[in-house]
Amino acid sequence: MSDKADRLKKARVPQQPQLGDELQHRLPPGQTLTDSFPILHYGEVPEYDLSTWNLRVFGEVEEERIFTMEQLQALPVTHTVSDIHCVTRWSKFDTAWEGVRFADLMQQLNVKPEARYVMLHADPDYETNLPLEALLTDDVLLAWNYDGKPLTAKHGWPLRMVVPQLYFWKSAKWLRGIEFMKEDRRGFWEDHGFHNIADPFQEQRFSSDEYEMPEDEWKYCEAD
Ligand SMILES: Nc1nc2c(c(=O)[nH]1)N[C@H]1C(S)=C(S)[C@@H](COP(=O)(O)O)O[C@H]1N2
Ligand SMILES: [Mo]
Repeated sequence: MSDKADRLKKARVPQQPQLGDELQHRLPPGQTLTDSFPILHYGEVPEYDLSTWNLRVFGEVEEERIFTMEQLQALPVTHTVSDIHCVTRWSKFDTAWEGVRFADLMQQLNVKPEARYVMLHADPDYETNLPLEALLTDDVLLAWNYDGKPLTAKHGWPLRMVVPQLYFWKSAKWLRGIEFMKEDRRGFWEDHGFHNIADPFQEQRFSSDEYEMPEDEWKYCEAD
């Protein structure tokens, strides 16, 4: 268990003022809405020269591929508006992104049928894992713009993932590699006390939540 997971577990759950019904049902349990855009990562903000930057696709693919930013931006461009949710309990609604859908990038690749999981590799030394299926929805982007402008360095310039339906640590900033895998393998936070799947509406925050206690557990214990 990491210090971060440990601290978060002990943190008091904030009292969120009641929102209108429509907004309330968009807010996952235990989250607080913010208008700001918190910056969270570990390590130093990397610096790049776009002329040498690239994205490497490897693992369970027929051939490895290297994409430049120019090549990525020549793929079909998608605009999305999504709600995002961080495990540290902030949520932000209606974030606007521009990029290429992961599903559209996949059209360019020869991914082997055995590939069922993906590891996203990012700077500096960051990894996060997802089931391939979770990356195929229409709102999952490799994004280069936020709110109509290029990503700022702190939010992941030049390229980040946006996987809005999972806690935001799955949305790797400074994305550099996509590894297709047969078997699942845990990424950085998944290996430091955080949940492997990370669905905010199911409050899948911590790895200890992966082992659910059956509702009728108490019926099987000794009683008198
Ligand atoms: N490369 C990299 N990406 C990362 C992280 C990181 O430490 N390194 N942190 C993750 C976490 S924990 C969160 S909450 C989001 C925060 O993104 P933001 O700073 O744009 O809000 O980035 C995710 N992506
Ligand atoms: Mo986070």
